Amino acid sequence: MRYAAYIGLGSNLPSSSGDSAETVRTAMGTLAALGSVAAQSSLYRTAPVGYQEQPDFINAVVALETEFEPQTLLRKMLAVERSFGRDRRASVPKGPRTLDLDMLLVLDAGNAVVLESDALTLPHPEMAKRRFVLEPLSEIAPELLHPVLGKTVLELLDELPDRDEGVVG
Ligand code: PH2
Ligand code: MG
Ligand code: MG
Repeated sequence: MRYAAYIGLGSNLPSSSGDSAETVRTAMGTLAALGSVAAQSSLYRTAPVGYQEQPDFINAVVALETEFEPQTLLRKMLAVERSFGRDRRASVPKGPRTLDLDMLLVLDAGNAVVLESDALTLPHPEMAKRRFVLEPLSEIAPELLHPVLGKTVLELLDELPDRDEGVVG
């Protein structure tokens, strides 16, 4: 397949699939229908970053091999979010959500895509600052190179301050 898309998953509200961990596990299966899942991280329980007055998150990352170009994949990811009960109009920005799917980084035939449009920026502009992204990503792609920062996922993770996080499965 032409593309390899690294996708971050996050949940801190239950959905029709169950609690946040079950929601993330089920969502990984739903993403598999958009291509083929080449790797998936463990699930991590993480303290909320940004807006603090909300439940802990379950975070994970998958590597999806797909023929869909990034803009098309994004539309399909938003549809998956909605199918898990996500309602963007009703929710606080950066607040609690049943399912958040973020496109982190995409390889096109092995080369990292760099783009900035209204709908999509690649790599994800905040991925390098977020332990809840880099930790699961480092589990499946430690040597993946950030094309703008010129550092690997492991190097970016090493530069972050420590924060509490535990593997839950
Ligand atoms: N997502 C946010 C805001 N804060 N904190 C954690 N721990 N995990 C997330 O996925 C997360 C967050 C907005 O997308
Ligand atoms: Mg997010
Ligand atoms: Mg998002």
